Amino acid sequence: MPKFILGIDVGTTSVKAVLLAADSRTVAVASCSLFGIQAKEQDPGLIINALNRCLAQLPRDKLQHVSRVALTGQMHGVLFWTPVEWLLNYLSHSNRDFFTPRDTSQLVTWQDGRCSSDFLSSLPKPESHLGLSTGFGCATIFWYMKHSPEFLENFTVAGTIQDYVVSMLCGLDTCMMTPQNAASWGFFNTATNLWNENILKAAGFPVRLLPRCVPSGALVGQTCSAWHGVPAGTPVGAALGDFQCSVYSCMSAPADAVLNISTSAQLTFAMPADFEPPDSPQPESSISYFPYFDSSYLSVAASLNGGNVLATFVDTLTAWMKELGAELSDSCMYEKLIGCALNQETSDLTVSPTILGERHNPLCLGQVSNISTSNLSLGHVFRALCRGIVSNIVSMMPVERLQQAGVGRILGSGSALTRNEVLRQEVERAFPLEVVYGQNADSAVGAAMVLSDRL
Ligand SMILES: *[C@@H]1O[C@H](CO)[C@@H](O)[C@H](O)[C@H]1NC(C)=O
Ligand SMILES: *[C@@H]1O[C@H](CO)[C@@H](O)[C@H](O)[C@H]1NC(C)=O
Ligand SMILES: *[C@@H]1O[C@H](CO)[C@@H](O)[C@H](O)[C@H]1NC(C)=O
Ligand SMILES: CC(=O)N[C@H]1CO[C@H](CO)[C@@H](O)[C@@H]1O
Repeated sequence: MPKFILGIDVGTTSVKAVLLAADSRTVAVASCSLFGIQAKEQDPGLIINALNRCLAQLPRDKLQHVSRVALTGQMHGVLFWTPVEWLLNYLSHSNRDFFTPRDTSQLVTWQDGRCSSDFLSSLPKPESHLGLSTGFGCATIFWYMKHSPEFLENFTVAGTIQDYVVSMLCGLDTCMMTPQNAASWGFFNTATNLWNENILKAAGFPVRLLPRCVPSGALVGQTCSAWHGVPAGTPVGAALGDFQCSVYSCMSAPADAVLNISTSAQLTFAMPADFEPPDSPQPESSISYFPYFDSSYLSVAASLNGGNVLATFVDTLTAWMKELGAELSDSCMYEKLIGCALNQETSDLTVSPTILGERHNPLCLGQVSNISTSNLSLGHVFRALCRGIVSNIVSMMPVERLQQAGVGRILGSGSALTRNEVLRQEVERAFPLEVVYGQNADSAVGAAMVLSDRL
């Protein structure tokens, strides 16, 4: 019987598990929605329950031949727990396939909005190239420290939800965190792979809660008992960041860039091995550098405006039509808009689609310009909107930057892109590079591939 790698992605809206064969083929996939779960604070019990339901859907005969378990998940968030009580509870549980965590806090996710910009600017300056936002683990811990210090006293360990799953599977009494997740918490220096412990200590931060750092791609333990058929003693990798795993799943050559357009849009490529990021945060830059593997970095332009802009356009048209007494379903509307815009090959109408602003420039909102009497058809408007989405991401990551870094190919991914031929045409026009589609980015697959490549 061949061996498999189990890849698990603990996402914000769903949990996904895949079984990857030795030749990197995905042989089984299961996904469980976290429907209805609140976005800002999530109950880890519901997440672990979804994880267990997901594993129960995978073929048990294949799970019995799993040789490695790889975890990834939503970055930035923080969960607190107390290993002693929790471990006793877990280890004494009669059927760990259906274990439900107690003695943990809620998971405060990346979408949590408790830290105002005033609060964030009252915190010390991190010694890192990455800044701090609300929803980042260290910002949330600072918030508890100021608003509810007795809450923190109840816990001795903190980590992301995917780190918690690793501790649970391996029965660890600490949290082991990779630089990928640590960087997403803030106050972590990726050049030294150390927390800004002195800065944090001086500000009264409970540094005892900081996880121990281990390299991305490392194994940190072994399953402490059989779990849904996965044998006891199976090595488990330290949890990785979902963004890095998503990139890893489709970037097959160092000269590839990944353009992912789903709800939002990202353009990413790997920097040359000798690249070092700046020493301080650059809030006005449209490009961020995320730690990847073996001290390399990803260069990322992350736009808030992607498929959600097209969805807003469709919703607006639907609302207008309703006011006018007509109705059309969303899918029918998309199909017709794409049809109109395919017949309108170019347009001199200009749409700047940043209706949500951008992180580096939050107040620069959308605009429509160069309107004339003859370029107002739906075909013109939809064509111009699609071109605007692509131009915006290109303005954040200019083509010359890709070329300087030796990027030779763009891998197109994401549902908004693969389902919309007009958007694909605009991507192919905007980049003087080969554009290929097919390998869709998938974090659970990426996590499994990381461990498979290190066997
Ligand atoms: C801390 O734990 C105790 C005992 O479990 C509990 O009664 C109390 O409410 C907790 N405090 C906070 C602030 O969560
Ligand atoms: C693609 O977009 C999805 C959804 O926004 C995100 O989870 C994933 O990390 C992105 N992947 C890449 C490679 O940009
Ligand atoms: C505006 O439209 C005119 C007429 O079609 C065209 O010549 C011009 O290049 C357009 N300007 C911009 C900024 O797109
Ligand atoms: C592409 C296209 O049809 N552009 C038209 C937009 O409007 C101007 C001004 O009326 C026309 O000259 C263009 O032909």
